[in-house]
Amino acid sequence: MNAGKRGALIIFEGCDRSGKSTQSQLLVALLNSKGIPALPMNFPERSSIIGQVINSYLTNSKDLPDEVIHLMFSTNRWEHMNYIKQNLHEGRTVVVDRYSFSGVAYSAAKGLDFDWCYAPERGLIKPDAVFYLRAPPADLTNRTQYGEERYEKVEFQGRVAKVFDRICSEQGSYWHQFDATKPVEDLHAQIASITEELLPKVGTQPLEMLS
Ligand code: FDM
Ligand code: MG
Repeated sequence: MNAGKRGALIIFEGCDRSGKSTQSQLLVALLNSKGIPALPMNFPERSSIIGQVINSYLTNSKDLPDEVIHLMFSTNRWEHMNYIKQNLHEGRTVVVDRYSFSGVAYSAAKGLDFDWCYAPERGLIKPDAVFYLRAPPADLTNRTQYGEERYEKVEFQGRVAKVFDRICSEQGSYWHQFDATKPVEDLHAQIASITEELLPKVGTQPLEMLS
């Protein structure tokens, strides 16, 4: 690793069971195997006090108004910003399973206003790359564990997918869209090559904020 260079903030986004966890783990393992410091994270980060409330909500043991849970998801990102920033500045690449865009997609899919949903995300660290694993939700229902948590219903995921598509078209070139139905190894190879091109480029660039 080059001294003085920051790490990259890399995000995986997509509907439930689209392969985000698998791909983010493969990416971290690959980087580490090449001696590039990288660490995995995921949102919601369920271990903090706020994270525990979010977990109770997702596992249906607690109900909350849509606006309240939306802001808790956002707060859960804000409470980890210093941790992420510090790691990036110390040269570690942070690979995150879900971020602000899941926050907007799932809440807007319930009917909350898109701009209202995005507002609390402004000022968070802007990712250097977002890997969007896209697939028709009906193609994902037969994957393992689908159906156990609050949002894992095909009809709802269809609405989430539409919001992700909108965000992807609005956010521009740091978003990379993939066909999530492709074999795991093919996706990994494509993601790895984009990442390896990205890391040396962002190393000397200042962090930006979502605006
Ligand atoms: N989710 C996740 C949201 O609704 N808002 C958010 O800001 C985030 C980060 O939480 F259904 C939803 C998406 C998903 C659920 O996520 C749990 P995982 O990745 O399946 O654990
Ligand atoms: Mg899930």
